Amino acid sequence: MITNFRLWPESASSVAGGVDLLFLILLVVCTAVSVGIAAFLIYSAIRYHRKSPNELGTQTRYNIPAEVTWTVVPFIFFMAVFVWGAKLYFEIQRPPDNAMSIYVVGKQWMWKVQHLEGQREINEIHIPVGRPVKLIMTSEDVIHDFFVPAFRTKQDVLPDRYTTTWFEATTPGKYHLFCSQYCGTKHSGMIGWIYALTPVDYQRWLTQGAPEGSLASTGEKYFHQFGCANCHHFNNQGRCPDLRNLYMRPVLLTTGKTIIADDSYIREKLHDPDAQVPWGFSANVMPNFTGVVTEEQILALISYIKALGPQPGTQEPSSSGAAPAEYGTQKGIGGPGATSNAGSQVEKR
Ligand SMILES: [Cu+2]
Repeated sequence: MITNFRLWPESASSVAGGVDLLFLILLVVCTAVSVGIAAFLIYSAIRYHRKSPNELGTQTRYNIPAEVTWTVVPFIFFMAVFVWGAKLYFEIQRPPDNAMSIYVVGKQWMWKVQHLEGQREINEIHIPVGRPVKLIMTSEDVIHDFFVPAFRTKQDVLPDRYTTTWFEATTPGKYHLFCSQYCGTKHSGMIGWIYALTPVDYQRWLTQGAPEGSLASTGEKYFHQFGCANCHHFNNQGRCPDLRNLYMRPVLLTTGKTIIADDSYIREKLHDPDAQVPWGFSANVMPNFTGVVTEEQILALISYIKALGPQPGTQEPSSSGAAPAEYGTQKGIGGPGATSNAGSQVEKR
């Protein structure tokens, strides 16, 4: 016997209503068209069937108004659905700037969660309602997929890269989390719960504390434990770049290209240190940490580097033809457009 049967899944996020409405309209229109075609087919078969064995049919060609109608009307309808769907897709794909970040690592067969405040959870995520939450996710092994039906949120979680998703829970409650990408024997057991709490309850949950301190302070521990601090000095004097003010800043590379020092770039440095070397520094200096640091430790290290500033969205905007200060030029070692004054504007090349 089926208990708790629901015709429609519960909806508890800010985008759920929009997704449901689009789905409903598609369902209604597709059903109406299917039924209409079937009914017309049956009607025509009865109405126009041959009445005597030697009856000859007449052929009518080119009913221009009918042909234009059945071409133009569906075209307009499908373009409208496309634009609407694309708008919704971008809304679901782009986390708002004020979203709080939570890190998620998928692994056969569990979800490991790390909060910036230091809390760690397995197969559970506590979040506040009414606040956008951005998940930065990676996998330790195979492809998983983070799926919360009540939030209408679904995002693949891939090894060797970060993917993100976001949601804003609207109703306090407990919502099912699934892995929706077949990932091995116990894939069906890779499930969990999202606890959407009122802001007060969430604060209470946070104050239960994290035994190891914040994620950034855990990252600082690893920074020393793995010997990063031996070369990355905080005085621009080390053999390796000073990591202060690196996060989300443009980095000038030895190739002359510029990239943004985001989570993926920092992660890549640990696995492939000689790729994309900053201007003024040489390759073959940094050891490869593949197999040495775990994905969770990398997230803690990134969190520490992030805490060294600046915060996302605080990079100086490019204005009146001047580019934002580039990270690779702050050592003052003569890169193109180099300046010894970190954080100042440099000439655009
Ligand atoms: Cu999985």
